[in-house]
Amino acid sequence: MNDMTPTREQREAALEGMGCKRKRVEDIRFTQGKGNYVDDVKLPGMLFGDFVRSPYAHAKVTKIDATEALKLPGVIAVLTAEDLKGVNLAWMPTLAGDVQMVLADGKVLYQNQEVAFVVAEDRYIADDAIQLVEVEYEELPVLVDPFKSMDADAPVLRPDLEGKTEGAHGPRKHHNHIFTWEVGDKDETARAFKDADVTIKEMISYHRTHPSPLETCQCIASMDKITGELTVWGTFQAPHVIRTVASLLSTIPEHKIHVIAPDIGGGFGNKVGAYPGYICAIVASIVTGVPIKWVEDRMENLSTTSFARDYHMTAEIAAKNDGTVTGLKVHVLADHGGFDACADPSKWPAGFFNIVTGSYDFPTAHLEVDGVYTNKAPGGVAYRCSFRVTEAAYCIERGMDILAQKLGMDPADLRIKNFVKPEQFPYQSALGWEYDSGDYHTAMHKAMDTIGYRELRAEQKAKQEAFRRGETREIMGIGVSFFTEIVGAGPSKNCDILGVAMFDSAEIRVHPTGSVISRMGTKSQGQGHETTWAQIIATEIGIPAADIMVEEGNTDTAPYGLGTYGSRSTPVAGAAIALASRKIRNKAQMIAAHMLEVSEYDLEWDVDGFQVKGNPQARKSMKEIAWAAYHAPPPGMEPGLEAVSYYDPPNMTFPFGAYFCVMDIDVDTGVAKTRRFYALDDCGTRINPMIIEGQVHGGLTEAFAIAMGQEIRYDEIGNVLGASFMDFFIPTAVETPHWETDHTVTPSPHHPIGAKGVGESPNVGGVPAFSNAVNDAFQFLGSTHIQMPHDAWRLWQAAKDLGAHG
Ligand code: MCN
Ligand code: CUM
Repeated sequence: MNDMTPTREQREAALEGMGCKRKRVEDIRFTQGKGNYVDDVKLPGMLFGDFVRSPYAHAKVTKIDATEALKLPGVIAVLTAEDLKGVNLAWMPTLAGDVQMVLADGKVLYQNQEVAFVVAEDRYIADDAIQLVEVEYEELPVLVDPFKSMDADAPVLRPDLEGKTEGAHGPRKHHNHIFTWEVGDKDETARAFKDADVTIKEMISYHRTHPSPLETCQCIASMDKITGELTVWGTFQAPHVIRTVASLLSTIPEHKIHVIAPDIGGGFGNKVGAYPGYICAIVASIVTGVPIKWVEDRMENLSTTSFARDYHMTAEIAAKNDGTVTGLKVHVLADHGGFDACADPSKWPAGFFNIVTGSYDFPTAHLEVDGVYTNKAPGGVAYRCSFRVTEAAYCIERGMDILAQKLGMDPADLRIKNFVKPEQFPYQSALGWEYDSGDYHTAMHKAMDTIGYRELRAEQKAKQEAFRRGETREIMGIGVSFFTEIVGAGPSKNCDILGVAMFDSAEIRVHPTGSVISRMGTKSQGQGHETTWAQIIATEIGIPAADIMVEEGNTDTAPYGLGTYGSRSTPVAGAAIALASRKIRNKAQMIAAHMLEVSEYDLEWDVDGFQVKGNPQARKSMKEIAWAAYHAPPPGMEPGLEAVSYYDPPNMTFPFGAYFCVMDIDVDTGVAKTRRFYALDDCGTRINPMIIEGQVHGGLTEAFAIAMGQEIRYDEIGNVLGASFMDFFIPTAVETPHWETDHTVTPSPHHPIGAKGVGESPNVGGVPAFSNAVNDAFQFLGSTHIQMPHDAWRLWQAAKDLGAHG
């Protein structure tokens, strides 16, 4: 070796593979305003569509008259449900097995529901024309409170379902009832409660909120009447699924539909579902023969496309006097709005809420979820939710704190006492999951030591005494949250969307010069896939990440995949990427053996090529092998170097984490200050530590927003309050606390590279940490549970109610 030969370490560093804090390659264009978003796509002759929306939450639509609107110069067409009936699209199926109006068909079910679609030469004309469409409404009684949904005299929201006693998920008990989902052992759980030393019961609400991504939902549909081909550009988290649904609904063959999701400015689950805007743009393009663009504004986004949460969870825990938990009972009232448009895997009407036993070894549990209709916007599965895991984690983490309070135990100690132990993995949970791996004790102790938990408790005690003596008006809370996530939907044995199994895919092509193009069935909305997917490939096949291009979102070129949500990309597509890479490496090994004139079994892999065992000087780099694959492949071998993998995961992955929040609250103003927030995440093997940190920072900021103020509220007649950033809390750098991040690494035993998802963990664990901090602060004044969101007004009110204002 001469001095110029790079060392093994240098060759490894040159790859920027797994574990490297590689800078995000996509940010070069994002930070310069050079991204290519839907609204950047401008096609010749393109028209613009916009909606006439209902001012009422519940009303009959007795008349729609577009005469005046059509007189406005530049207005091309006004579509109503009657027009859509001609193409059988006045209603569309939802992913949850319900049907949803595309445009108001005789009535409206929530404020701002789509009533008519105006097509005009530009957006401003379309907007003006909306004011000219005359719609007559006859108001109906409004149902806002989900707890009143199933009252005998509750208004009938869905006359279209009249007489329908069976829904998509079993029998319906009432005209506003959607489904009951039951899991676990009811009798055994009842027995545990009968035998318990201590029990707690609390109704824990997780309020309605909204992900509000920077870029709203939008699309362009372009029908070419000559070729019969439809191209749709859109903000789609799952472009392939959108193509399949578009084909099934329009009867245009799937190969003649081209779905392109260009750069996306944040999705957070808001961009999984199919919305009336997409259908109307497609129909309008078919009708007019020119491209139609539809772009939501902020108010439309906040008030109509996929909300999040609205789960009202009554949790009961049974325990022994020493704190050992013996049973868990949860009932959920799930407010789905006017249509059940939850984007869950088909067999899971409440997502993976049955992870609600959390990180604790409950011998038995029983869960029942009732979904109901109300006069609110549909949606429900969005906002870093992991399919309702965030609701489940909030429920159990509040529950454990309430139990600790009743037992007079420290909430961290109570958790540790009940953790699933390392030797219990793979762990079978009482509600049906097999947790793949975990080491909760190590994570918890590391977290407690790092923040100095016992010292903080001592400080809190001193402050409480000082408060009682009247020396301070500040109270201190320590929020403990230990969550178990479940991500990676999913195994075809239990996960599908409209019958399509939830696998994912990767296609990797190595060019003669050793550069690579790779495509996946996933679609980044800001998660950095272009950076991280290349890192997996780099490590697996020894080609620098800088020489690997990652492309997603074009259904013509990318292999079929189910898309990006539920933090599934790493667990599912990440595995496909590793396996496709390994196919390439296997072929490369045969080529190298031929080149070096040895048996392939005499070769070993070393960073970026194959070397002869015991003779590392005899080696071929991947770059040399790539050239040979096209130039002189071994006799009988196909030339070329590429591979495809479709991966059906054997199980979900179960990331976990220990989060701590230290908060000081001024009881006279209700202002809460987060003094410290520490988040330890374990997502198994870490592909890019810097991207993980970014994901955690973003998710924690959203968790902070949700717990401390964000809410989509409705008044008693169904007016949506919080449909603009005047009323809907979006934290800026000013309000956002400083985040401390940490990690442990417990690889997934069934994932090819041991990686688990992380994108939603910070929201799953963050919200309970904030809410537990607030509740922990008020506990010594006699409170058990204060509902979210914990904005200053409500905290002031809580302090007042607890007598803290003297
Ligand atoms: N990663 C890693 N090592 C791991 C796990 C993940 O380096 N062990 C990296 C991945 O390579 C990827 C990122 O972290 O670049 C997120 O990966 P993963 O956890 O698999 O999640 P997904 O890519 O499937 O992203 C979905 C998830 C969801 S469901 C929501 S909601 C959310 C989130 O990601 N929406 C986001 N994070 C978001 N971040 C941004 N910027 N924008 C959104 O819309
Ligand atoms: Cu539930 S929000 Mo993400 O799964 O896109």
